[in-house]
Amino acid sequence: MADEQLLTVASCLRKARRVVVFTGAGVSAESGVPTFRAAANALWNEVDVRNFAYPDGYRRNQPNAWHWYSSRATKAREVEPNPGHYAIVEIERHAEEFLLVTQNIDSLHQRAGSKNVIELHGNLREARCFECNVRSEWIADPVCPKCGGLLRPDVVMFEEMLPAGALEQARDAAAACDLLISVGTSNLVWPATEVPRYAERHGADVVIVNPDMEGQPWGHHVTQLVGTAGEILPRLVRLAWP
Ligand code: BJW
Repeated sequence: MADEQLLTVASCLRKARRVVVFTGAGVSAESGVPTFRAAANALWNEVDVRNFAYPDGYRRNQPNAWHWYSSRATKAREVEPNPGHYAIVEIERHAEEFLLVTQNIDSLHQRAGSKNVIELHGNLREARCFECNVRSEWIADPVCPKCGGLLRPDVVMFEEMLPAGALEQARDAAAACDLLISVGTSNLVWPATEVPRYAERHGADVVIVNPDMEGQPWGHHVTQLVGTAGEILPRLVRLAWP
């Protein structure tokens, strides 16, 4: 990727008062967490999404679905944040106002040191009861210790609503920001995909960081930095604040 393009974005980043970073699974790929779509090891190539990430399918597919999420929770704890996650922490440190809006459920941003984070799709830190909603640790069987109901991951499955207030807060920040950097997401899943749209509609600069721009629902009016998060973001930070 041309250094000149990176320099232009770095200058924009340095000058921006309000910055939003919007992330997806690709930012954790270099930590060894699989993405959902496209890649050979993508999760939806390995399992039928209907039997795992839809509430009805999850209920029907027990205890397989519980064990699948449980092993993903274990994996998320075992891997480490990568230079892409740490570069986002640096952006937060320098920006006057900053919000990280993530679709990721692996907590790697927080483990890297990100502070102001909205998790649009929940997290894998704990399980939650379908029936009584009480949170619990990941345990051997998906039985709620409180009421005996079915346990599930505390994530947003398809056809479920996002956590109360999370989308609104993300949209407000996007509408008010000077610069939104979208990193490692196919930008396909609604309503999360509204977040960069809000920024664009309200006149912010929008920058996409992704090694594969094919299929991105954007025209050429947004800046595309082609490359991985772990490669591009640290370079961007070094150029913005040498
Ligand atoms: C790198 C990289 C590197 C690789 N560096 N980059 C038709 C049209 C429009 C909408 C809909 C529709 N049909 C249904 C809907 C609604 C639906 C939806 O959007 N579906 C789409 C698939 C079209 N949305 C919902 O259902 C939402 N709820 C809702 O709508 O409620 C209202 C309702 C009620 C009743 C009935 C109907 C509607 C909820 C969506 C929740 C999504 N949850 C998931 C699963 C979480 C649990 C789990 O993990 O199992 O969240 S889906 C999955 O996708 C996960 C992710 O957060 C989300 C986004 O994926 P992401 O992060 O973009 O990953 P990938 O794999 O897609 O992309 C990775 C990218 O990284 C790629 O671009 C790579 O190139 C790149 N990359 N390496 C940088 N090193």
